Amino acid sequence: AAEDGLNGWLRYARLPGNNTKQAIVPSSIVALNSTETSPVYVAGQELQKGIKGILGKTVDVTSESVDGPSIVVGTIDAFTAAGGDTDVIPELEEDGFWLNTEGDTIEIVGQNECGVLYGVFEYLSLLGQGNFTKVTKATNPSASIRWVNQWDNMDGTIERGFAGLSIFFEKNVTVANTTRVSEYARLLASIRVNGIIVNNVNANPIILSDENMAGLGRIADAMRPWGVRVGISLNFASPQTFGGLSTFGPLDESVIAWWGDITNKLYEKVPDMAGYLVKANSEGQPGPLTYNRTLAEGANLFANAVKPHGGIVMFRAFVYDSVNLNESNWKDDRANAAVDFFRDLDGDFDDNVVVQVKYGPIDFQVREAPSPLFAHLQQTASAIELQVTQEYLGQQCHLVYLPPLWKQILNFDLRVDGEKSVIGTDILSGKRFGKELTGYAAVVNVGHNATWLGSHLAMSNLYAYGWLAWDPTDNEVTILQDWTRLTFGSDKTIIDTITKMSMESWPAYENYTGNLGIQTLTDITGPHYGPNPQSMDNNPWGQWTRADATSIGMDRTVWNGTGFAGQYPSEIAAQFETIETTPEELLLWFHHVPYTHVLSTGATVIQHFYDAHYAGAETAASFPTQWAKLVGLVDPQRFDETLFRLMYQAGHAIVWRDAISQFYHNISSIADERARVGSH
Ligand code: GCW
Repeated sequence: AAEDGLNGWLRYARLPGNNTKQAIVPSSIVALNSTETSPVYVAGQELQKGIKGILGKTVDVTSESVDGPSIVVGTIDAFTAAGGDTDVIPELEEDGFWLNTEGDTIEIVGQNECGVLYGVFEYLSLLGQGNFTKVTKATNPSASIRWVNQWDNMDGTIERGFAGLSIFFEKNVTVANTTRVSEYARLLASIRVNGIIVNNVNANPIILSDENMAGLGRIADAMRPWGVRVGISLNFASPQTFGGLSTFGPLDESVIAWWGDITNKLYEKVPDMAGYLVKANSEGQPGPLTYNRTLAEGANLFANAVKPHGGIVMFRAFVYDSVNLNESNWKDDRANAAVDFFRDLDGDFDDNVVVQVKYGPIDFQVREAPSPLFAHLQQTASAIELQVTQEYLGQQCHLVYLPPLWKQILNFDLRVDGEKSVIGTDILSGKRFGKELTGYAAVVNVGHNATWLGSHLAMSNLYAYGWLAWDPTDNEVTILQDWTRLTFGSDKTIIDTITKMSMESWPAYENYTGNLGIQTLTDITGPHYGPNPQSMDNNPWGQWTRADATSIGMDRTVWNGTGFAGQYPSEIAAQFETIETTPEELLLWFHHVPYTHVLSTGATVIQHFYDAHYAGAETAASFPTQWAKLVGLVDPQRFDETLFRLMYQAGHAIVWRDAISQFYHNISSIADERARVGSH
């Protein structure tokens, strides 16, 4: 069962039913033009392994065509050269693939080698789910950047990692044994992720030592066969703190030369390095503003260095002042920071810079309005930053299936210049502003834990991330059910139970942690875990609620508040400007109202707080009972480990419920109509 954890959804568990389906699959795999360590070679091996596991059938892998039916896997060029019929194949874009199971010979044809691998994983996913329907399909990615970020520190700890120590680093050096690194790459390839940043954005310059550069070469070698390109986070001050220069000013000739030299050395070790990720002038990190240079000048410094090598720079928009924000100023607002910093820089970034924007203007909260920065980056490439690691969202001790949260951002239409501008399909696809280089990054933070994320059920979030980055219109329930079949089997009780629990989980978590857009009321100065509503205010972090004895919420209107609503294109700005047209789930994100303000349900804000917290805790309390239906259907180890987590969640949801309800009861002195709160 430990194996089951490590393989995640790639278990290739034997289908029930006496191998009757073996005949459906040809007995040979022809892997065209595959050299060992190439993705096509790996694809052939994976196919062989999967068919053996799923159907108990042994198939050969060759590189020559065979007599009789086979599974042909190869790039479109190799397929054409081998005399394959390409007339029927629709146009494939980079990383796209064609899968045809209609005939006796099964065709898996990729636009490139990654595409081949993705096609093989798709075919295995169908077999693994016992789905033998004939398919003929071509599919292409919605965006070219489908990356994950790891916040791994060089000492082996992981910032906001909840699943053990780093698989990449220990004691300030890269690990010698890259077994888990390639296993991780395999999982990533199966969800079509094509890049990874391996070290924390709060970057330690020691990543640039000769020893670590050599180690990055080994990491890249381990991931390359799976089509996953490696990149690193940089510390802006490295030329000074690590290189011994007197400055790290981005326009200084010696600094430019230093980065050029470092970059060339890195590309010697990692010839296909994906690029750099940079967090600058944020939360104490150094950056160009120190030298009165713009963020664009800072980003372009690295863009110039990687450009000759074909690399890109992901430059984070998470820039804000965490020292001087002052809550006594009604107009101060951290949410304004990203647009304030980046708006006037549109057009100043080199074309291989991608601005990486967190989904909301604050910080991975349970509910946020979408970042308005996406509307302002019209000449600049952009990518969205999501979190699979559940920093504010229960840290994998709580089941929270995140795609419904992500989709509510991805599906949002920003109406730029009055035209359809849906974040996923129009903006991140590059279509709306004519961009080639756009996409997705998710902070994942897997660790040495045998389940990768510390919890079996949390893996559905990683799985779904890959699918949504490929196609943001994919249905979150379909994705979840595919994942469930592959991970736990196709029994109807399993599917129904995990679907119900997962789809209830984000609403429940929002109910017991922070309602109506007030954010996750957690301990924001510390671990971001557990309830601590009083920690939100009276500090410069800017995750304020402005709760007092009579009223609550951030007034972000233009007419009377921080003006944040005005950062959206006019149609959306107008919607958020008034209470009447603001969606209720974002009421307190945009408006400051009395606790007695009446919602559409007829309940007051305060009564809604009480009711929602009780409802959320009640849903969480039902999870262990729901899961218990799977006894005997899921192997004992995964059954028990999951039950343990869900029982813990049920208890912790009560802690949340009581802490939050009691806190607002105390400061508002308003009784709970149902007499549950404050009665002890
Ligand atoms: O909210 C903060 C997290 C930090 C993180 C930062 C960021 C890596 O608490 O741990 O630093 O966001 O995204 O840069």
